Formats: sequence, structure tokens, C-alpha cells
Amino acid sequence: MLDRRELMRRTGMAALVSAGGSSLGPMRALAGEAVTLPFGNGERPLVAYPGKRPLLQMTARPPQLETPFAIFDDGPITPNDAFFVRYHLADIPTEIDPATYRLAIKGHVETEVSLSLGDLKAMPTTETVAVNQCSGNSRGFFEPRMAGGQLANGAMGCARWTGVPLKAVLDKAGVRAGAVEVAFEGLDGPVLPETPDFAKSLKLDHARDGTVMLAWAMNGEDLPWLNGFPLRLVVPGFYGTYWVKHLSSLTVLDKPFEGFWMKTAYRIPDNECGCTEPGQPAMATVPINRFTVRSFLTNLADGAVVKAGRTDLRGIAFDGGSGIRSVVVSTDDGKTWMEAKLGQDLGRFAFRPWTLGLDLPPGSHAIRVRATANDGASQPMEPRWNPAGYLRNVVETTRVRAS
Ligand SMILES: Nc1nc2c(c(=O)[nH]1)N[C@H]1C(S)=C(S)[C@@H](COP(=O)(O)O)O[C@H]1N2
Ligand SMILES: [Mo]
Repeated sequence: MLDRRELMRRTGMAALVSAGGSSLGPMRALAGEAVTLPFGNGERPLVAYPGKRPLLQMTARPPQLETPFAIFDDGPITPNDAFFVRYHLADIPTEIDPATYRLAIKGHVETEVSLSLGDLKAMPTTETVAVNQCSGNSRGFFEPRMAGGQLANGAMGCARWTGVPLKAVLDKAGVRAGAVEVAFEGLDGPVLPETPDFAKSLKLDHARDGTVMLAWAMNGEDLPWLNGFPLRLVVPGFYGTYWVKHLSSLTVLDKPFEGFWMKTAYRIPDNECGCTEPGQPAMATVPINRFTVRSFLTNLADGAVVKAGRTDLRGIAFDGGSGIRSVVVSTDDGKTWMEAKLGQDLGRFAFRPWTLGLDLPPGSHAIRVRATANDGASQPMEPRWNPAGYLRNVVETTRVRAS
């Protein structure tokens, strides 16, 4: 793998004097209040980074920001300035000149090519509404707990992505016979040379299936800096770890990619549930891949007090790309379920809104929400466990009091 400086030299990318739209801007974080997430060590300052409203700051270097959960009640599209931010390596790019930016397509190809943003935007464009969710979303709720970012449910978001299909870009270079995977690298790098550079790979068939895209716009605007300006990979239905930001190169490989972030990190138990006995390691693992199906109540927070009587519930559901078939709600610990009404369908990779009106008599209620996807998958009533704290999709319970 190239180091960042070498990469910048080879791709002709020079650090620029700060100019509109081509630099992150002062990395001054405006701190305000704090939020306490419902698990140990859950104190998070609310911090506004460039291009972002105040978000829950998990780490400052690199910036890792979680979306306040109430935002998900505003609709199935997550605003750009509220969208979560995840980085692994502290050396994130702070200056990129969109005019000289190049994407390299290399490796096991007929002709290596280097494309500018203009070249990419001149190709037939495509749009997809898709959820991006971090593998570690909701890790803070695992019991027993494990190392890794202690996130609540806000390391996810749904946006309309505009760009070009990855397949079309690979075709420009011409994939040679014998190719099996494509590896992706971004412009960020480690501070210490010992740290493995962040790179991911996809199987060639997946890379060419028409769903994977290189996106330069999110909800009709340039990608926010911290979400991968000027170009990122979008892998609908797959965990965010594959959605490489500040994309610098695509490398077609004739053997499986061996990088740390595929071979060692981001692995799940190789079994049906992707789970182990709580606290136990996995015997065999595979790279994390598609989202598990999830659903959330968004208009009532845990601990809320509501007026007894007719109550309108609202929420969202999503899965790894088969789409949502149904959402049901229980207020009696799962003995009986009421069918919610599904809202606007923005596509099989998007948040699917749902609503349900029900009667909440005076007293305490545990509201459980459960989605079933078109592929038949549903959510377990009891949480599953795995060593890295991935795939969480237990039926969520919101406790409210009606009076
Ligand atoms: N260049 C780069 N791309 C990256 C990462 C990274 O560390 N560097 N992290 C990945 C992970 S693990 C996630 S969850 C998503 C998060 O996307 P976001 O920051 O736009 O929300 O970015 C992915 N792409
Ligand atoms: Mo992630």
C-alpha cells in the first residue's frame, strides 16, 4: 500500500492553501452541552465540526461523531449536517483540490486510468437512497461489553447518493480475466507508519452488480468533508466499513485482498446468527457484510411520559437490501402484535418509515418494535452477542409511562 505522501505525489494531489470548498476549514470544534448515553461511560459532549450541527463526540482525533437519535424522527432522509462520522486513522485529509483530484484505477486491468471529478461527472449518473450504518452501531448496549467505540444507535443515517456505478468506472480500465476482487483506498492515513492504512475490498461480482457506486453528492449537495469529500464508495446494504471515503484508488486484484481491515478486523462468526455464546471467541470468521434487519421507534424516547389514551407511534426500519415487508408493535412483552402502516418507499436500501396509532391506558408500558424483511429475516427478542459487538438487531424496547 502507498503511504499518503507517496499517494499524493503519484496522483498529483497537492496540499492547497485553504480555499472555499476544498478544505475542511478550521478544525475548531464548538462544544456545547453534553449527552449521557444509557450505558456506563456514556457521557458525550455535543460538538459542532465544520459542516455539522452539534453531534455526540465519541473521539476527537480522529473525529467520530454520532447522530442524536431524535433526528431520526424528522423523516427517512438524514440531513447532511446531522450525518454520523467515523474514521479510523488520525491523519484525515484537510485539503483536497477538486480541480486536480484524481481517482486511480489500477491493478489487474487492461489499461490503468486516472479520472478527474469532471471525467466521472461526465459519465451517466445514478442515484440510490441507502442507509449507511457503522458495524459498531449500538455496541454500547452489548452485555458483556467489549472494546471498541461505545456507540448508541446513532451511527447510522440514510441519504440520497449521486454518482456513477462502480461497474462503469471499472469498465473504463477494463477488468482482465482472472480478477477476483477490487480493493479501495482513501486519502487518510495513519499517524504512525506501523498502523495499517485503511483499505477494504469487495468481491468482483459484487463490485460489478450495479448497486455499488462512487458518489460525489449526498442529498443533492457535495459530500460533506467529513463524509468523504470529494468522492466515496457507496455499498448499499453493506456495513459502513466498506464505504471508503476520500477515495483515491481502486485496485483490481487477481487474488483475495489480504489487508488488515479485511483479514483481521471487521470479521463476524461464520455461522447463521453471526453470534457466539456471550463472552466467547468465534471458531471461524468471515468479513462482515450485509446489515441485519432493524427497526426503531423514533417519536418516543425511553423514559418518556405521555398523555394516556390515543398515542401515535412513528419509526423507521431497514435491512440489508431486500426491503421491509412488515413492522409490528407489541405492548405486552411480545404476546400480541399490532401491524404498523408502512410509509414512503424510497427503495429497498432506504429507511422505511412506519406509523401506528394505539391506545395507551394509564400506567407503564414497554413498547417493542419488530420488522420483517422481504427475505423473511426478522429481529430476535433476545440480544445476540459476538466478540466485536457487530450486527446488533434485537427487538428494541422503549419504556414509557402514560398518565
Ligand atoms: N477513508 C476512510 N473511509 C472510511 C473510513 C475510514 O476510516 N477512512 N471508515 C469507514 C467506516 S468503518 C464507516 S462506518 C463509514 C462511516 O461513514 P461516514 O463517516 O460518512 O458516516 O466510513 C467508512 N469509510
Ligand atoms: Mo464503521
